[in-house]
Amino acid sequence: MTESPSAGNGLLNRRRLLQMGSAVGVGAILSPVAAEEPWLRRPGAPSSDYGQPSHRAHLVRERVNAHPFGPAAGSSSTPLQSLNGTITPNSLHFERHHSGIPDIDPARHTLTIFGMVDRPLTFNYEALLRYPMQSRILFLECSGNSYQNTFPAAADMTAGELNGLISCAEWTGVPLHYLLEETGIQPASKWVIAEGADASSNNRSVPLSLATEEAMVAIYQNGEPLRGAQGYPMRLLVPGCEGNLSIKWLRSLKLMDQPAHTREETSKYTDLMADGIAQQFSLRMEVKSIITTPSGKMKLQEKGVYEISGLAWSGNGEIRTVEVSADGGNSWAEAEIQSGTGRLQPVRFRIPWRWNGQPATLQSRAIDTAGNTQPTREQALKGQSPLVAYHYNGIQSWQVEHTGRITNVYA
Ligand SMILES: Nc1nc2c(c(=O)[nH]1)N[C@H]1C(S)=C(S)[C@@H](COP(=O)(O)O)O[C@H]1N2
Ligand SMILES: [Mo]
Repeated sequence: MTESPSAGNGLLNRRRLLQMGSAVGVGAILSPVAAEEPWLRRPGAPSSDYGQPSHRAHLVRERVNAHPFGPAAGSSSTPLQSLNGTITPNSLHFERHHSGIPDIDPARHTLTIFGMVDRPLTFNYEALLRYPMQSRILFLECSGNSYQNTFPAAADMTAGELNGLISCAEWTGVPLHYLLEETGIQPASKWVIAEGADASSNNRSVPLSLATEEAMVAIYQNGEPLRGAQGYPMRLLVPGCEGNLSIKWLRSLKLMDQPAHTREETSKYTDLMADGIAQQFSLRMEVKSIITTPSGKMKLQEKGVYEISGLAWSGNGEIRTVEVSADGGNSWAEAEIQSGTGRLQPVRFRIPWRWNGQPATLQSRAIDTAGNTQPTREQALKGQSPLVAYHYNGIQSWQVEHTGRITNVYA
């Protein structure tokens, strides 16, 4: 049986490849593991209170950036190229703090809902734990993710360094509408101003519709209490929207008839257009995908079959299709979506590819259930000020050189 191509420059048909069994030909190891390996001869380490990743797996956050204003204001990225599946381990969830990670005692922390409500209420941690909860697998993406790809020259970086201000967790918490219904929402209120208990009192105005439809006060992250970096003991989570809305260390929600026009929605997190006008409150994250392997700074060791795999997500619903190109966008093949799907849940896509040792440009393009197609870089930047660095969702191109080295390029 011969391999069945699905698009140009080596993209293959997954089903045909599986029927061919060992056709991948990566090579089974014929010699058994040497008997003198120490782990075959001596008992290993004891069990532990809290597990750690294998010290042999190199797992570190990328771009652990200290901000020029001080080490507490900065970010770190998820090393997308080191992970697989869709869930980000809590230790590798990306971080973005404006004034560091506060060390909050949950016994001394409260959440107050006030403003245009019938009954202002204050909830403590214990009280919130008694409410009915909800668990959802959701992506969280900083609107500044992939901003280097808006720069004039393509930066030689890994998938995580470039695009790792996105992570995914199973978040568990109290649907916000339960709490808002208890306080009573006055008819004139249209916005909820959320504020954190960190030193910067990070705050954002959330449209009431978003706050009542899908937002939650998240308390657990992948089954365990939130990590300090993610907002322990509680954070707001506004699914599908720019990460900045999901206020960590949440301490108050004020209902108002208008937005508060905070720093984070005026001088920051607005989209400056080429005509000099800035768009405000563009909150939904648009359809996007990233090939995580093979990807930037990796090196293919030899010709042969590789699995191209990556992540796709959209703030406008579900991912419907992901297409992959190995010839810089001349031809496309549909990848297999090989993970659970759901509203605002990222998917893992996969497609086999035979590298023939020649240069190749690998790209992925996602389409969501709202009918949006991920734009090219050129389309994504059209009409935007060159100074703009938020909400970039253009197609990521990885150039495979004949040496096997992979770099970020603008195709
Ligand atoms: N209180 C508070 N909430 C915050 C921030 C912050 O600095 N302080 N950063 C925001 C930004 S810009 C983003 S992208 C997300 C990052 O969430 P994470 O650090 O859990 O990944 O939190 C948002 N919520
Ligand atoms: Mo952000």
